[in-house]
Amino acid sequence: MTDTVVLPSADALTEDDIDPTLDLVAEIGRLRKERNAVILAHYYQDGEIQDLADFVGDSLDLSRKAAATSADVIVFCGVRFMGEVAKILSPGKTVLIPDAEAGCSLEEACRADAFRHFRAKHPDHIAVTYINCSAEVKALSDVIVTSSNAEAIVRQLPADRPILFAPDRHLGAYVARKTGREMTLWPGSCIIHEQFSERELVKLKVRHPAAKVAAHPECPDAILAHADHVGSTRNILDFVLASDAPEFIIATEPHIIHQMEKAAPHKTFIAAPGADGSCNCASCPFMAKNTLEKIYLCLRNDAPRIEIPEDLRLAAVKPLERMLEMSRSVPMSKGRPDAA
Ligand code: CIZ
Repeated sequence: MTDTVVLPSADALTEDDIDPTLDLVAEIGRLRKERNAVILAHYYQDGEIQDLADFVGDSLDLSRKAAATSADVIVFCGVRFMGEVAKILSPGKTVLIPDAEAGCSLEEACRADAFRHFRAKHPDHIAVTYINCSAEVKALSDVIVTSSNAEAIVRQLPADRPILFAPDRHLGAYVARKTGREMTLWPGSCIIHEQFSERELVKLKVRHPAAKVAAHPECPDAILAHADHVGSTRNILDFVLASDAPEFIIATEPHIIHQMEKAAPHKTFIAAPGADGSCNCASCPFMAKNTLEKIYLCLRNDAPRIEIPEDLRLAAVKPLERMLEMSRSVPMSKGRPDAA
C-alpha cells in the first residue's frame, strides 16, 4: 500500500459494529446528504454499488466528474489509484475510498524507481502512461491516458518523437497498431484481462454463432484477434447498445454487464471464459473489496481517506491536466445509459 492513504483511527467503527438490521442503502443516502458527498463508481463495481452511485463511469469520465464536482466529499468506489486521481484533481475535497487495500496489478507492476530508470534510459521519448498507476509514476510521466482516450492522445503527439508506453503492454501494442506509432512498451499487464482463454472463447463462439465479441484492449492479442469490436468499457457499452446483434460475448471485467443488462434487457450478454470454461476468473479481486458496509463505514469514519503530499500532487497533476486537455474530442458519456 502507498502512504497516500490515511487509515481509520483505532476507535473507528468496524464491520462488526454495524447493526445487521440497518438499511445500508438508506443510511448511505442519509450520510451522503449530511456530508454533501458524491458517490462515484467504476463500471467494474458490484451492481448494488453501481445502483446507489451518483455517477457510474470509466476512469476518464470519473476523473472529469471528480474535477468538476461541487460536493465537499467524494466517495470513490473503484480502486485506490482512482481515488488518488480524484484527490490530485480536487485537492480541496475530502476523498474517501471504501477499502485502502483495493490496489491494481498494473500499478503493482510498475514501481516508481524502476519507471524512473526506464525513463532515464530513453531521455528523448515522450512518456505516455496509462492511468492505472501510482501518483508517483504519474508524476514522472508526460501525459496520462485511459483506454478511452489513449489513441486520440497518441495521435496528437509530435510525429518525430519516440514514445514510451507504460504499464500495460497489451493496450500499448493495440494503440501502436492503431496509430502506426513506434512505442517502447513497459512489460506489465492486467491479471484480469490475462485470464481469458482463446481456446474457450473459440468454443463459446461456435456455440453462439450470432454473438458479437467485444473485447477490451488490455486483453492479449490472441483474444483481440477474435473480437468484432475492441474498446474501453464505455466504448464497449456504446457498441452493444447501438448494435443490432442479439447476443454479445464480453471480454473485460464482467461487472460492466450490469449496465448492459439494465439498458438492453432484451439482449444477451455472456462473460468471456477463462481456461476452465467459466467466466468467474475475470472478476477483479481488488474492485470486489468494496462493499455497501465499507461505503457506509468510510462516510461514518471519514477514512480511509486519500492524502497526497503537495509536491507529489503538483507533479502528478500536470500530466493529468494534459490528459483532460487533450481529451476534449472524447465526449463525456452519460455514465449509466439508463440515466436521464
Ligand atoms: O479506463 C478505465 O476506467 C478502465 C480501467 C477500463 C476502461 O476501459 O474503462
